[in-house]
Amino acid sequence: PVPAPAGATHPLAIGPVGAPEATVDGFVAQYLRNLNFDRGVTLSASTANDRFYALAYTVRDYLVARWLEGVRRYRASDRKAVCYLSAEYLLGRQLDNNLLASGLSDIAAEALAQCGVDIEELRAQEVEPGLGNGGLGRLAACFIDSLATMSVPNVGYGIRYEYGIFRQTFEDGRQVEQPDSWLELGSPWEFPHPEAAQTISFGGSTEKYDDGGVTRSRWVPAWSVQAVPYNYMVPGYQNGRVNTLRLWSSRANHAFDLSVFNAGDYVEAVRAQTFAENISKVLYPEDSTAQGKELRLQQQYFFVAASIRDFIDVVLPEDFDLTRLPERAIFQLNDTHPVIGVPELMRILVDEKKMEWDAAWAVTQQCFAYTCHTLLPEALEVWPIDLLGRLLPRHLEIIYRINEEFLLAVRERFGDDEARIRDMSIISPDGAVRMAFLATVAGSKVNGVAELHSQLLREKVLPAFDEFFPGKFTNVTNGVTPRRFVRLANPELSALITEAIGDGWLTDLERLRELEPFADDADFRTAFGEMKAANKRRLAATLQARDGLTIADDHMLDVMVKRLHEYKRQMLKLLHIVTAYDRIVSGEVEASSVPGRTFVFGAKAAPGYDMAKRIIHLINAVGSVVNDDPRVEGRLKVLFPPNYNVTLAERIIPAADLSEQISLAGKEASGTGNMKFALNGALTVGTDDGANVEIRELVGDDNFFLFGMSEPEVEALWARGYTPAEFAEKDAGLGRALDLIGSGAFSGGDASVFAPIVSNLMNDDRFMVLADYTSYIAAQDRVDDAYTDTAAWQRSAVLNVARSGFFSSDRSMRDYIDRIWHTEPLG
Ligand code: NBG
Repeated sequence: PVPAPAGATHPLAIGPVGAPEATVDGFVAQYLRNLNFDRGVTLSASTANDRFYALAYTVRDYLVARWLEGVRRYRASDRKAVCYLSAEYLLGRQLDNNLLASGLSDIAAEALAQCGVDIEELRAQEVEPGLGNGGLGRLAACFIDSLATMSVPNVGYGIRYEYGIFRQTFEDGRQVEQPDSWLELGSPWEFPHPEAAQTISFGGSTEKYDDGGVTRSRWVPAWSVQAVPYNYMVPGYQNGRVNTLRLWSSRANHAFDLSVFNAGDYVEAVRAQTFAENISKVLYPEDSTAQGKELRLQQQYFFVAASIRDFIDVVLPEDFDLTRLPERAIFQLNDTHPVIGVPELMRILVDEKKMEWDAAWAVTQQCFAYTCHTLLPEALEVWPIDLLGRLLPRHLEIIYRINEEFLLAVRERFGDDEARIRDMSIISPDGAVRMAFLATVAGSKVNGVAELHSQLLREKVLPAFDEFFPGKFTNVTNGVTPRRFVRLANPELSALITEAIGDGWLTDLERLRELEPFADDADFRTAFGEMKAANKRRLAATLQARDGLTIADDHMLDVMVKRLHEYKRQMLKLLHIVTAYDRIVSGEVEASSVPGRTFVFGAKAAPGYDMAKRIIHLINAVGSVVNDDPRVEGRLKVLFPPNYNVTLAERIIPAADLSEQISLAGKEASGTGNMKFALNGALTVGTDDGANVEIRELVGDDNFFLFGMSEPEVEALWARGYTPAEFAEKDAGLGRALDLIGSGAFSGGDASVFAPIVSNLMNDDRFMVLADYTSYIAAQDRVDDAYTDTAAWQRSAVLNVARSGFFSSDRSMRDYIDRIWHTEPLG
């Protein structure tokens, strides 16, 4: 417990000062006070940004007392905390979430109305912190929401990137990236603590020295930067709990600048500052690919070293006995990005705290656990030893020793099986550190993110490790927070649910099961249909205002939103659209007999991923041709609003009828969008991949459109030899769709623009788009049929909602607690 400053006698000086009164009058008073005292303006002279800030500050004011009280109580307890280490948090906007969590939504709405302030305008003012690429970062944000809601002590640790995921625009249908300067107007949610900066060192060399007769190693770094913590409140849902998200920002270490970088050159010294600040400057925009760039390793070490130090030096009591660290902390490694934390903790324990190696290793092994989020080999990070040795020489030595002892143990078990040793070595034969191996050796547990993924991880990616470490591998299927993705994104559905089954489901999502009987209730289904229609109108208004796009009222909304990656197969979706178009223009079907469908895409491509960017261009190109062709009579529409992000997802998902989850089986680790759609009553057309498998098992085959090869079938086809062109020959529809694309029909007659896509599909097709085409088209024909029977479709949609309660991130957190963390809520 932190004592009050000496001489403080006032009773309020010790604990947190209470929150303002939770009434409309109390809110109005606090709001106006914040406008005056924090923004320095009167209401009449305020800008929208002033009014937004004052609102955010007011919400904050209600949460702060609980936050401080929680921190105080946690410190007084001896509970274990979950230290979630993640390079990404894709938070989305905070205002409505924090209003909901604090139970202030209605009070705030009324208070602002009384002040004559338009709350909608203020909502629009908030720029979402896009500090993540996609599923992995959004998952981290869902997890910390659930932990707070479940009163589990947690600190989320990460990086406060000055520029988050780029802002996407289209020029002539091509993606153009703009920097995401989300901090331009500041962020009202952060609490900076420059005075609590940590020094984080890099480079230099190691040396041996005599420590009273014992020879020890130590690191003599060459340069360092400051890591400044920014705290964010993570409020639980109406439970009075507020956890902390602590993001680090880099800053120059001035003392160092002047001595090392600067030989009397003031300008150079200032330049050094820019160098230091580069570390947290920008989020790497690669999703599911590892870059191997030095700055990226700097980022990783920067935030992990600051976080571990923070927990040991700041959160734990002074002089805490670190042999007992596993009783107080579990460092969860969100993918391989924070794995450098393993040698860092060893370095602290052995070099700084002078613990014996074996004792330190025992502590370290209990303190870490590793979540793998991929099956793609290109996403498994490796660091060349020369780079790692240059940046973190002591860490490299420690990794060598960990590897040596590990391989010794492997030899003891399996004899001198050199092939096995090579396969299991943390250092690869070509001289790189395999971070997933290091995490697996060090972690108390290793988990995949869906049943199928965890199984493939054990059987295909790390089989030797599974054999060597029985019981280490486990599964925790991903989940999503129902607060943001049902309650906030879909208030109409939430009201319907509460009316039907009462409240309580928002923190106990399995209770959605009680909705099942309502699937057979015609009135409920009608209300459900009205909810979807209302959400479509809301989306239509958003897209109209945002991008000038229009949605026809009577169309089925068929949605594919996720990062653009070949394995996710946006190309397969496009081939379906081109086929539907071709069927009309070739006269095979009457336009008037085609059920109306609007295809909605949302996708960013990594800026250096050429094929993905070409596919984006093709989606836009197909859209402009199909949308404007009078022969189509408006039955098919393709919409691709740029800059898909959390804010837009919250609008699109509740309006969707059909959810496209069409990755090649064995490639999508889990998916989490798939869960959000099912929970909002969209039916899935999907492969047996990732968490789709579990969704289908739960919602039932009748309420899910399955297609495509299973993972074993994919493997068998590879083994036989895959010749994609054969599939194009066998299916005339496929042949025609590819010809249309290849002929320049979507590029003003210039065949060269999309020829690389077609030739890639015909000759290589790593993700077997052509092999699954026939089955996919058949599934889409079943979708068209099913959609004509409104009652049956809505019944299925309601059953999707009722049976998807499993996919709450609260359940994921319970699984992590039971299988990996063994933590307990703080009463
Ligand atoms: C992604 C997977 C998704 C999964 C999320 C969250 C990476 C490396 N992995 O399938 O591709 O849903 O992680 O687990 O971004």
